[in-house]
Parts: sequence; C-alpha cells; structure tokens
Amino acid sequence: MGKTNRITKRILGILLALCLVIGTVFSGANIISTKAATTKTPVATHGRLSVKGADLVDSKGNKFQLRGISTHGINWDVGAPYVNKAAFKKLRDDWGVNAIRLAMYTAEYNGYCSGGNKSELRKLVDKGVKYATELGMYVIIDWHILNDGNPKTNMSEAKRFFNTMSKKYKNHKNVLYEICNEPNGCDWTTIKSYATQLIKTIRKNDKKAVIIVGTPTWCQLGSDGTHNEVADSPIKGQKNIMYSLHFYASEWAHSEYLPAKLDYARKKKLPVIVSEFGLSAANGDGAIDKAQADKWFKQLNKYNISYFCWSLSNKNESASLLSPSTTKTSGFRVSDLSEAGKYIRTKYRARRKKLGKRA
Ligand code: IDC
Repeated sequence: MGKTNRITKRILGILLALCLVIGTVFSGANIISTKAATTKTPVATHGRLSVKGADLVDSKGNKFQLRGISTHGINWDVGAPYVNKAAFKKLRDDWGVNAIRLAMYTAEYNGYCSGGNKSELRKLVDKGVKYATELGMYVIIDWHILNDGNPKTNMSEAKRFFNTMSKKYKNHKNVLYEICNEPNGCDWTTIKSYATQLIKTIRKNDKKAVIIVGTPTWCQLGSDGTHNEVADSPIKGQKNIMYSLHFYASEWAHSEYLPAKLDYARKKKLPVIVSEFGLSAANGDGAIDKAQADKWFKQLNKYNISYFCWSLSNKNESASLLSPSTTKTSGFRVSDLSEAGKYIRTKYRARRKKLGKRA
C-alpha cells in the first residue's frame, strides 16, 4: 500500500511538473503571438503622410519623423546589392529605421542620364519600392542629381521618369518623391521653376504624395553662408511639399552655418526634411565627427525633423555604414558595421525607444 502510494505521488508530481512546463510554453507562445499581432509596421501604424505647416504628419495628423537610411547610388556596384528585402528588414527591426531612400544618380557612373541602363535602373527602383512596401516602410525615390548641378540639365528625362513612377505608385501610401538631390551652381529661381514643372507632372497622377524639393548649394536652403532664399520665397499654392537640407557632420561650414538656417526656416514655417546627411566630410570620407552629429540630432529631434543617413554601402569611405571588409548584403551584425554604422544604429534605436508608440 505504502509503495503504491509513493508511486502515485511520484506520478502526480511528474504530471504536475509537465503541466507547469506545458503551461509556461503555451503562455509564452501567447505572449509571442499577441506581440506579433500588435507590432504593426510603420506604414500600418501611420498610414499616408502629409505636410501640416512646417511638420510632416501621419494619417491621424500627429507629427511623424522618418528615420531613414539612404542607399549609395543604385547604379553603383557598392549600392545596388543592398536593395534587398532582408537588408531593409534588418534595418527596420534592428536599427529602428522606418524609411529607405533609393538614390539613383542621373549623371555620375552610368547614371540614368549618362549611359546607365534605364529600364534596369527603373526595375531596381521598383524592387526597392516593393520590398519597402511589403515591410511597411516608407520609401523615397530620389532623382540624384549631383555633377549635373542644374536640375534643368535633364529636365525632360526627369519628367518622363516621374510621370512613369507617379502613375505606377499613385495608390501607394508610402512613396515620397525627391525630384532633385542636390542642385548646385544655379539659383533658387531656376530650381523653383524646375520644381513647379515637376510637381505638375507628378500631381497629374498623384494628388497627395509628399514631394521633396532640393535647395541651392547642395541643399543648404539658400546660397552659401547665411542666405535664406528658400524660407523667404517658398513655392506657393502647392500642398505636401518639403524642402531638403543636407549636412555632413565633419564639414566645418555645414556645422557653422546650417543650424542657424534651420532655425530660421522653422520660424518661417518652412517644412524641412534632411533627406541626406553623413557623419564624414562632404566628400564622403575623412574623419567622422560624432560630437557635431550629436548636436545635429538634438536639433533635428527637437523639431521632429526627418533624416536619412548616407549610405548603406561597404565602399571604403568613412560615410559608409558597413565596414569595408563586410561582404554581407543583409543580416549585418554589429561587427559588420563601420564606426559610422555603429553610431547611427545606436542613435536610431535610442530614438525609436524614446518615441515608443509614436516611432
Ligand atoms: C558620394 C559617394 C562617393 C561617390 C561620389 C560621386 O559617397 O562614393 O564617389 O558621391 O560623386 C553628397 C551627395 C552624394 C555623395 C555624398 C558624399 O548627395 O552623392 O556621395 N555627398 O560625397 N552631398 C554631399 C555629400
């Protein structure tokens, strides 16, 4: 009798332990599945973006910040391979990135208007948009003028390109159009005239998408130094237009003049977006300046201004976010990142955490 009792007790004990284990597993699974169900993608949470006063806002009218990464040129071998879904997903989940910028050069290095394969380049843009859309991320289609300085140089190509793109993506909530990366060697009047025409092209197909307009002197909101033509004379009578400001943290003149220009623009209620910035000097290389970058993030976060870091590449230059020895095109570990990459990942993650649900 005593023996049977002991056996029964042992069996009961084992059963109890089993119940506990199974219970824990199931409640754990519950936690996981509830979490998966409530963790919505950025686009599912924030919907279509628009511009209200000086701010970018989400579909509920709340201020919204894009924390983005720019590709290197998608026409470059150090840019194209990173246009893949796994890379974007890693940036979204691990870095807290909610937007990608697809930079397509027009002039340099077999660019769209300088010998590049147009249909292949458009296909790559389409792929980038598709991956971003599937992942619920925002995406900028960037007409990356640079050496071609004046955006009017390739204006008819630009119109054709954006006509095609805006027709295709008019029902997408997550696509933004950047019509001229960095105008240089031309004045604001010229850029404005170009922008007015391109806005018309896009608006024929898509009434709502946010359109980003480049500003004079490589996006300094006006010509050199303390000039503020853009804030003083923005484009009139158009909705959902933003103006870009670009900076490179270790470029002395940028940190010297641009923060004040940004303050001025905000006072004038100009909607500004930092569609490109880097930690390096303006040539994409040299020492990176984290102290200046810290200052920039403070100012940009204060205004809730969106920013996109240049660039997702392993090119051997300090602006690159991947280390030159990394051959991976996705699944990047911290050890695969450059000094700039490690810094940006930390900053972006911290910002997402701070914003919580508003991220
Ligand atoms: C740089 C790339 C570099 C490439 C060069 C081409 O980092 O690898 O050789 O373009 O001319 C910008 C431009 C962006 C630049 C970047 C760094 O928008 O195209 O990329 N930069 O120089 N404006 C300021 C800096």
